[in-house]
Amino acid sequence: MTTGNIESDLIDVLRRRVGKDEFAAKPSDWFYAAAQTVRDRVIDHWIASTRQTYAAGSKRVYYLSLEFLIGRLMRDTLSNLGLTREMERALADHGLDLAAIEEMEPDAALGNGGLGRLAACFMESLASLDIPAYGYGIRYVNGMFRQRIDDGWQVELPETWLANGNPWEFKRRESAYRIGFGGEVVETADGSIAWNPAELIEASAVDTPVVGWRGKRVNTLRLWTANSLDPIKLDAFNAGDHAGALADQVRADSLVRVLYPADSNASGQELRLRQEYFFSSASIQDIVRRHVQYHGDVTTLPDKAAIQLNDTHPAVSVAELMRLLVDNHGLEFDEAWDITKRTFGYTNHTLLPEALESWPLPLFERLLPRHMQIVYAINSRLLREARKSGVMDDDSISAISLIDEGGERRVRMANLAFAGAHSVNGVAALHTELMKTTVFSDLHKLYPTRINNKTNGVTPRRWLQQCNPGLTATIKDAIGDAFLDDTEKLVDLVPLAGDSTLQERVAEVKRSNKVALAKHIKDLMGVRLDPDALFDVQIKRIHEYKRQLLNLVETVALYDQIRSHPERDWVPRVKIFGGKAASSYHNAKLVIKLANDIARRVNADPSVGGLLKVVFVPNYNVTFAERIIPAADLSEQISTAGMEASGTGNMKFALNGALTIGTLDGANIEIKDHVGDENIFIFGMTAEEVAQKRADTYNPRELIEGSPELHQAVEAIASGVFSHDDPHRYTELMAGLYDHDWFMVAADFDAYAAAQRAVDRRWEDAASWRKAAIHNIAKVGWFSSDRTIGEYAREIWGVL
Ligand code: 26Q
Repeated sequence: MTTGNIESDLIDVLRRRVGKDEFAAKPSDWFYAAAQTVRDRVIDHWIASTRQTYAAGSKRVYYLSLEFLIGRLMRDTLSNLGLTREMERALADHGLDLAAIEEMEPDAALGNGGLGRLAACFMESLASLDIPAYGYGIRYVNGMFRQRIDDGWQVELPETWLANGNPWEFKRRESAYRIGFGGEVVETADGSIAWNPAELIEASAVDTPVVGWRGKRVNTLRLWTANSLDPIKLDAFNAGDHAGALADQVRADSLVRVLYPADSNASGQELRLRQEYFFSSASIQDIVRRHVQYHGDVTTLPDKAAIQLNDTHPAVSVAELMRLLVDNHGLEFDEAWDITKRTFGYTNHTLLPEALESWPLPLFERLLPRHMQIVYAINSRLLREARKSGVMDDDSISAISLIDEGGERRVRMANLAFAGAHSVNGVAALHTELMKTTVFSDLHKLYPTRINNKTNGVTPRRWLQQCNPGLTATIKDAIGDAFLDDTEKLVDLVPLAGDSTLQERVAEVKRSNKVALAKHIKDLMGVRLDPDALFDVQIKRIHEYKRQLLNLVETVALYDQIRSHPERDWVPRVKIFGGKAASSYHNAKLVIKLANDIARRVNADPSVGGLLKVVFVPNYNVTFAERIIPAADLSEQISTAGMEASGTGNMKFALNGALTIGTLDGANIEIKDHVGDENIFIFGMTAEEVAQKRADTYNPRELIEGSPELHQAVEAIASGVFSHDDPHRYTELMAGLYDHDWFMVAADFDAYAAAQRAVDRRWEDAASWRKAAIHNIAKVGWFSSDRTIGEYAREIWGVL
């Protein structure tokens, strides 16, 4: 295969790998051929990158994550290689449009939300910064479910992203490892320990090249798939037991079948722990094998490998590395522990107690008997060190224990990850401070230098250049193209923020993005949106702490106001919602139904005169985000303060010139510090005030009854104004606001409504709005994942 002219290669690839000529090819065939034509151009860079790393003996970064929310790869890969125009021309020669061919690519959704998308942004930035790195995860056959909205309700359907094959990946059947489960631990004659698992499953690698900006480096995303060692038991099959003959393969398949679609509740299911161990063990075995092969001596591992744990999902890796070092490489426990700690870093992404992983001890012990022994051994050293320190009382010591002894005994994965890592980081400044004072306060007392902050970032390639080519071109015209290589150069826009020509050009781009989104939504759902209205967007996982309900209640209040005072000059608004709810999360699913119920009623009401439209877009995913974010005017980041660890959507919106309405939570605080108080709409309680109010007595009923707008809206929803077919549908949901209101919707409502009216006033002054939008674009270059990865590289991994 040549890699000369894309046009001739494309036809060649189509014939040889798809088996069709240009007359028979369907759009999906063209996509496959185009992707493989591009992949062919990646391979030489890939091999060169790997060779160079081996030759230089460089330290590598290993990013272990149960989620990689990749989205599509065609535009990203073409653009990073600088081949977009060439591919456009090659397809045009056959009467095809690249944008239409891109639509054939499935959205790879091997993740739930923020944590998974962060992993994908990090992989791209690692390659762009020329850092040798592997991502390790699971090649789920069914990733995130596809969301259908049936009569306003979420319905979950399996997404079959691999149905037409995956043109980007390489199967590596030779890179395979045995993963054990269950069985027993025995002491052998020579005194060493042997684990004899009851069950063995083979993990084999499937690699996807990850291309950095300007094709600088190509790293590997290595996802594991599972096979039984004996795919079919022929004796059983021949004896007529057809199902039994395949049972082992079915068991292996089930391991990589589905992504757990919950991002806030540690479900505690056995299959989840099996997934965590399966991918951790395969990855750690692969890392140790590579190290020993090239460097000979396992004790130098920390000099050549930095392993980052993306939350606690891979935390069992700590015990797995210990097992390999002690049982297979014959190291003393203490030396192994020192190597382990110097190798691992751990990133925490949530403070929500219900999301902290812990496993019932009997389950952990049954599935991983050797790891259970290792956890006990680590724990006894940890607790001894704590007692010796003199700074820990009994309560502190039981709080840091790897075993939760209150009630049913459980293994605490966050404590294991903390103990086994030399660095523990949060994902925004506030979140990191709260880690020190809440979940990890006792471990922080014992290890006061371990916790550090790495504020999240997003890749500007996907989230500016690729999703918003119009804005990118406009910026280039204004300040040149240095910002393409260093996002912080966007600050050169600051002196131009008041320039009316630039303001108009930025506004034209925004408008044309809104027209495109409006057309998409019209085609998809039949709802007509006015591109001159203010596009007010809340897209993210549906969760009570993210407070879609606060937005919806305010929407109802606004609807009410518009009808009572039609004479006022209301700012026309389009309220856009999107997001998936965990399948078992009752209130989140009810919020989706409420958004749809409100939309149906408001959109059909002639008395609002088109001043308010509400849409809930179905099946929000990375690809949908790439359409919506460039078209947004207002970004809703309204979580209860102290609950959103960082947020990353907030950064994507600001980079695309939307203004933020938000609470002092997560990275919103740092966004405010960058863009300035006058260019963001901050409202509501601080994290400290929330904590204070929760500790004191909080009386939401009094607040609701004292706020006429809020009261009216809550009562309308509770009494069935939006649910004539089932008037009590929302009675309980609204009763929750009166009774406990854990997420403080009532406490923040008036401030939120006032901030929304401040948004209206600013919108009416178009020049002032546009100036603020340009300020946002100019000042958020710092939130590039290149900056974040640079900090990890220097301060945690010791590379760069
Ligand atoms: C745990 C156990 C069993 C099943 C599922 C899970 C699970 C899965 C996913 C728990 C949590 C998650 C995802 C968490 C997540 O996405 N957190 C987000 O991480 C972002 C990146 O740092 C932050 O910006 C967000 O604030 C944070 O909510």
